[in-house]
Amino acid sequence: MSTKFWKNSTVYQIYPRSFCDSDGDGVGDIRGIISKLDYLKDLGVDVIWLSPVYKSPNDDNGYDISDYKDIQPEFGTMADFDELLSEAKARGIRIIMDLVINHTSDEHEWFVKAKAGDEKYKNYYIIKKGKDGKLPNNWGNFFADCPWEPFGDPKNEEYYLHLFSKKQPDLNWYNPEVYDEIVDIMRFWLDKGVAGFRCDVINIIYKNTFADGKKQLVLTGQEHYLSTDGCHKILAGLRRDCMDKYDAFTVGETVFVDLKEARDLCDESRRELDMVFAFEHMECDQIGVKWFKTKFKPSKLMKIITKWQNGLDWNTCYFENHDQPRSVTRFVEGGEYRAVGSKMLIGLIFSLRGTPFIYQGQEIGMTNGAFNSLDEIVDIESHNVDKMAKSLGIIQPFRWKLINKTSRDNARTPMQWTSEEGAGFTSGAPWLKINPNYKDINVERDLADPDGIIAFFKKMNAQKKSSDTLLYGSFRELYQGKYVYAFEREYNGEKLVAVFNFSTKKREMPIKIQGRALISNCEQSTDGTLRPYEFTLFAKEESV
Ligand code: TEU
Repeated sequence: MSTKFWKNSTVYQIYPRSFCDSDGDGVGDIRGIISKLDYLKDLGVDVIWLSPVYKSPNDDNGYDISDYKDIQPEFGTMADFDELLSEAKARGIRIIMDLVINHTSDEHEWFVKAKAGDEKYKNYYIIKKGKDGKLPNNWGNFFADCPWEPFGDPKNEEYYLHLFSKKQPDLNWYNPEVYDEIVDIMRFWLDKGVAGFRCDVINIIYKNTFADGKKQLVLTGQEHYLSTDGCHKILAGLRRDCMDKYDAFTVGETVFVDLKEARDLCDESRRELDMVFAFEHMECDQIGVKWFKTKFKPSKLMKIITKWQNGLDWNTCYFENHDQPRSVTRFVEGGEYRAVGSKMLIGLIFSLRGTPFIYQGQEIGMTNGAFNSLDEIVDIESHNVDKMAKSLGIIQPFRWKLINKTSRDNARTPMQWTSEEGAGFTSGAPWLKINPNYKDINVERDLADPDGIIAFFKKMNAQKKSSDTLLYGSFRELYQGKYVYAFEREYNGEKLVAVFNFSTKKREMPIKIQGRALISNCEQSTDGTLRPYEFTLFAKEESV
């Protein structure tokens, strides 16, 4: 059995801006989080992943950091943070931080000094000469923008690279001083007692070359920076020089990662990362790029899940984060199935082999935001996509249709705590529109319901924690149909079978299981069928 604490931990992601506002300014804050620690303890959360709380001009909601060792004033102070850490610890909850080291904010003092002409700091960033009046290369940008921005005096024809917003200049990982600075920052937080890091876009930090890339629909140039040897070397270094000295873990956000790269990145003998977030399953309902969604086909999702369960020894099991539309809106049809469908998705996350990551609000089945127009959207990515689509001649109603479905703000609407005005999130004007369905969908109401999503979440979480088979057992797919999915987990001869119906109709039970139902999101039918969105976990005695 594993002794690594992160293998039997349930991780809960907090997006601080939208979690709980203690002072009425419409923005969530650290004291708000402290006030909800008992709630998280009661859910059975072991680790909180805190999205960035560092000082930031907020061009990308904190993923543009201007001081890695200070707290964003609208979130509170370092004293508040220290209190959060100790209050969490008192409840047996660890905290991991978001480590954003592909880029800083352009308001970080390093970049400010670089712009003022300081050569030392110029070498912290990727600054290249244009070629014959043209940009340094043909690369694309993650936020549908141009990745090169003029740097300094225009007559020098210099540009800096920013794979995200122009207020997020990429760091130059060729420079060992950058490495030392980052180690210093990591130690600062680890010495305070944080339990590790979620490493933002970590597989793109080291660019092999700045040559032109092969033309692609988006992100031309990616072959030059995805999981490069240089990146592997840096990660092994950070592990050796820093992480290994602490009881802490890393989970890498690894964009476009495939199985082979994921295996390498978290291969125990290579000692780089502990886990990665892969995205293939999050792309199951898109065509080419994430902004074009197609109808969700459950079988596609199942196929990808099976592939990753079989192919990678230890997965992160998640359906949501602050960049993805809400899972119940994506994967469950029809409002009347929201609760049962949310429970099924939670059942799936906890039945798989790997560490479960739950995003705030998922435990009450929060849905996509209810935005009426782009004016109500804050996310920089959505605004850039609109500009790009406009320049391609795509008409406004169509642009809005795409953005409304895919915007990251769908996941960022304020947490719905109560049915009071402000949803118990704020007493002021919220920074982003609260979904009006808060009157029905909120923590207070769900908690009061013995059959609520939270009650199911807690049961399922406890089931996982108490079962070595669910925690550490092997995975074997038993059935994969158009709508029905079944797999087995086995450990020391104990077998558990999880069955799922991803549809609004009754479906035939695909396999005969002799055994008893340990947990389910509904009452089993007696006619050998699965109910709509049923999830049942059986303890198997014998199967035919
Ligand atoms: O995300 C990286 C990233 O590539 C996503 O924005 C991406 O477009 C999407 O999730 C893939 O479908 C990370 C952070 O999670 C995100 O919030 C930041 O905006 C970004 O890095 C830059 O730091």
